[in-house]
Order: sequence, then structure tokens, then C-alpha cells
Amino acid sequence: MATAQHTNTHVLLIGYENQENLGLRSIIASLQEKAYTTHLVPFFPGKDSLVLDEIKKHKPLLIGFSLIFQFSIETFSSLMRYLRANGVSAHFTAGGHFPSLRPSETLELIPELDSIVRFEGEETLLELLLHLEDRDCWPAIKGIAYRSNNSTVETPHRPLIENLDTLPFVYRNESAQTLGGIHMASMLASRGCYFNCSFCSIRQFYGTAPGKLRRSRSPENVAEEMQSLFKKRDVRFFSFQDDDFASRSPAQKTWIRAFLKALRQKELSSIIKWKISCRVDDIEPELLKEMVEHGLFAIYLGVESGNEIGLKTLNKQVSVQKNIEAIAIVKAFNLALSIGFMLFDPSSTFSSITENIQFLATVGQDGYFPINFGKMLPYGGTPIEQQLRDSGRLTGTVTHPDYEFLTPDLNWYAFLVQKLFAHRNFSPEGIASLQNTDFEYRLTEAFNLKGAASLQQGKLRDLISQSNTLATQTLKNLIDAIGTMGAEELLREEKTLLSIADKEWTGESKIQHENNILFNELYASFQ
Ligand code: B12
Repeated sequence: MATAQHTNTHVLLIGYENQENLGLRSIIASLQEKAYTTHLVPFFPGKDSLVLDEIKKHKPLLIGFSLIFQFSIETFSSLMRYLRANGVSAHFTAGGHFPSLRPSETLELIPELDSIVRFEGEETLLELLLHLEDRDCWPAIKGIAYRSNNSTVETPHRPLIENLDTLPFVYRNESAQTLGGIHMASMLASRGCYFNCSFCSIRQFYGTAPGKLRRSRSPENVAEEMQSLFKKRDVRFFSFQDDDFASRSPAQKTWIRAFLKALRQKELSSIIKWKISCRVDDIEPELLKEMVEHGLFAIYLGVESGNEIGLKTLNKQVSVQKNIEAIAIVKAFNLALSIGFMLFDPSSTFSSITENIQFLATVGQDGYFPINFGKMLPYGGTPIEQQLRDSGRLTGTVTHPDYEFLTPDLNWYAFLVQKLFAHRNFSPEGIASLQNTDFEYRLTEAFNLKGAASLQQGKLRDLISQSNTLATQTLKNLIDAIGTMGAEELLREEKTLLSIADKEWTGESKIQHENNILFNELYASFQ
């Protein structure tokens, strides 16, 4: 990664690298274009000393932290404290959604930070680097925030990059990540989203600075990057991280058809597979068929809720029926499927949750895909965060915002569900392992690889179906149990319930056994 001109690294960047950190990697490509030397350090909580070693080795002038996950701010803050305590004096800056939307709070939470780069970082970081030592120039750098005389200075917003094709292709490692033995890469064809779902901060993120709410690269530019990854690194699976790989409007349909044409011209259509994330109203059979013919293989659908009030609260602007139809269409095309689903949202009642459970039971019983569910969290800068604050319901902390439900018995129910399903829904050994197996099975099958045959499709669907049914049945049973106890008794029984929940947490009780141990046994027998 080094260029000939410089001995030490100018910029060291740290962030989660779960599926390649496209933000940091885009910044690295822009810096390298201007002959800066860079070094990327993947972030793993608890491995602070390894980061320190890298810094000692590379002696950067500036260290940039990717704070795209609000809940990780404390972890990064403790890393920065550790680095400062160990003599690291480089300039510390950070970017990402929360720091961009809440610069003062971020600087307050992390005193070790010298600055924040707000919204898109490529051009701003370059300018900051040019004037790093000359603070007098900082007020003229658009898109940064920093401390001065005990207050925060926020410079004017930097307009969004108008033409994304002007950016160099993102920086890639020498060897690609693999999935089921297949080389893969994360991709981005667009930035932003026209919608305004109440739980999402993307509209605020791309809507605050001047510029278009959503910008696409040209189809040819995207296909060219894919071709180069195929040629140089044998990448055959491309995972698009676009907020919404949209196809609703005539202009978006035209874009997709031009993209498919570019894939065809580059002779990629029949030798690669790709995944997108989109809204349910992007799913229509005619265009989907064309996309599948050009390698579309997997879809992440933003379903989010299985009841009308929930969908309205989340401002999804779709109906439950539309959700069901979209899932059915994806299944009919035999595409790998995963969905975003929030069992709980601020409008939840036992009745809406019962509808959500029924929805999950309906779409999940055939074992086509493993169901997963969580609680909607009010991230900084989202409309729902504001609504909850206005109505006095916002609780939690700055980095872990939360809310109470409308009735105490629902608080109990949500609390128990969270305890019961923490392992199944959120640990790597839980549903994620089944999701990965399902995905790898489909991918290796799509590429006609040997491993797929040994995986036994029928047994896998059975296992997923059992896991889905067990989950929805447990969710229902728990509603019944709470219903028979009543709110007053629940409060009286607080201690007992807490101890049951603790047992669930540590895996001692029967219900835990049913949900997690059985799941693990089934999984082991399947393998
Ligand atoms: C890909 C992705 C993931 C990947 C991981 C990516 C990774 N880096 O490891 C996976 C699928 C694993 C994932 C998981 C999750 N994700 Co996610 N994810 C995304 C997604 C869709 C795309 C990120 C991306 O590539 N963006 C494109 C690049 C170009 O933009 P960018 O990252 O914003 O970077 C630019 C600027 O922010 C800035 N910048 C960013 N960092 C830095 C650092 C410096 C130093 C500088 C100068 C500038 C800078 O400059 C960059 C270039 O312009 C975003 C949505 C989004 N549009 O960003 C959600 C998003 C980041 N995820 C989100 C969430 C909530 C999650 C999960 C918690 C979901 C869940 N319930 O499990 C998990 C948690 C993961 C974990 N760490 O444990 C939220 C975060 C909300 C918040 N405020 O905290 C987002 C914003 C989605 C949303 N609509 O709300 N995610």
C-alpha cells in the first residue's frame, strides 16, 4: 500500500470490517490517488493492544475511526483512551452516522477526538490533512466539527459528491473474502434513499448537506468494477450494500436494465451471482426475472413489520399484503432470502405483536428462510427518536437509546423475549449459523459446486422450519403466560420473573433448552 515518496504512513484507519468497510475503503482509495500512504486496521473489540502495535509500526499523522454504529461509540471511546494513555499523539478524527448528525455529543462523549468529519468523508478528509497543523484554516474546511474555547465549531456543510463515478474504485485487499469457498466482494452502486422510514437515519445522513437524496453510479462504472474484481481476484459473488437497490420508478428500471446490459456486454451475467437489499415495493416479477437471468441470487427485504399499525409507525408506506406478496414472489424465483423484521416498535400492543407472530409463522413455516426478529431502536437523528423524545418516552443512554412500551406487562414480555432469544437471534452460534448454512448451500448449489450435494436440501428446510415454528410457538406461549398472570401479579412476581429470565440467559431452564439446545442439537445432527 505504500508509495515511494513517504517513509511513514500518513493515515491509519480503523473500523469494523465484517463485509469490507466500504466507507473507509473508499476514503483510502481517494487518499491513495493523492499519494497519501494509508493503512487499514480491522476493529475487534478487546484487541486494543493490537491496534497500538499497528500504530507504533506505522507512525501515522492522523488516525481515523469509523463510527458507523452508534452502539459501538463507547468501545471506540475506550480504545482512544487507551491509545492516548499509551502515548499516541496523532490527530484523532472520526466519521459515520451518529458523529455526523450529533457532532457536539460525540466530541463530548469522546474527549480524545480532535475533530469529526461529517457526512461523506472522501473530500473533507483530504482537505483536513492538507491543513492538519494549521488550525487557523479549519473554519474554512467544509464538513468538519471540532472544539474551540469549550464549545463545538461546526463548519458549513460540504455538498455531497455530485457524480459518484468521479470516485476511484474502493481499495481492496490482495485476496478476496470467501464464502463457501467462493470469492466475494461488497459493492455499492448508489448512496441514499428517497424514503423516510421513521427508524432509519439514512435520509437525514444524506439529506442534511446540499445535494441529491439518492445518487447512483453509472451502470457501466459499476459493471467495470465488478469485471476488474472478477479478473484480478476471481470474485464471483457480489454483495450490494446499497440502502435500497431501487427499481420502482421508470428511471430506476432504466438504470437496472442498463446495468444488466453492461453485465452482459462484459460477459459476466452467467458466471457471477449477486445480492441486493431493497424495499418490498421494488419486487415485481417481470424485472426480477431479468435480474435473475443476469445473476441476481439473493435478496434482503426490508419487511420490518407484520401489522398495519406497526408499518404506519415505521412509516414504511406499504401494506402487510404487499409484504406477503413480495416474499411469495422471491420464493417463487427460488432466491436466497433474508428479511429485516422488528417484532417490537413503540406502537406495539399484545394484539399487534400477535399479528407479527402470525406473520412470521406464515412466512416461516415452509423453512424457506430462517426468521429473525428484534426490537426497533431509536437511533440518533431518526424521526422516531424525535417523536419519542417529544412524547417523553425516550429512555436509555446517548449511545444506547431505548423506550418503554405502552403498558407494564408489555415491558415484561419484551424483556423476557429479549432474554429468551438473545442467544438464538443475536449470537454467532444462533440463527446466524443457520442463515449462513442456508446461504452457503444456495450459493454452492448455484455454482454447481460439489459440497452442495452433501448438504441435503430437504433436511435443511426441515431444520429451518422446526426452528421457525419453535420460535413463533414460544413467542405465543409467552403471551398466554403473561396474559394469565396479569399486570399486577407480574409486578408482584418481579423477582421470580427476573430469576427465570436470568436462568434463561444462562441456559438452565427447560424453555431455554427447547429454544437453544434443541436448536443446536438439530444443527449438529444436520451437519
Ligand atoms: C454494510 C452494512 C452493514 C454490514 C457491516 C459493514 C461493516 N463495515 O463492517 C453488516 C451487514 C455486518 C451490518 C450489520 C449491522 N448494521 Co449495518 N449497515 C450497513 C450499511 C447498509 C452500509 C454501510 C456502507 O457500506 N455504507 C457506504 C459507505 C460509503 O458509507 P459510510 O459507511 O457511511 O461511510 C462514509 C461516511 O459515513 C464517512 N465515514 C465513515 N466512517 C468514517 C471514518 C472516518 C475517519 C472518516 C473521515 C469518514 C468516515 O465517509 C464515508 C465515505 O463517504 C449501512 C447503511 C449505510 N448506508 O451506511 C448500515 C448501518 C450502518 N447499519 C446499521 C445497523 C443498525 C446495523 C446492525 C446493528 C443491525 C443489527 N440489528 O444487527 C448490525 C451491527 C453490526 C456490528 N458491528 O455488530 C445502521 C447504523 C445506525 C446507527 N446510527 O448506529 C445503518 C446506518 C443502517 C440504517 N439504515 O440504520 N451493517
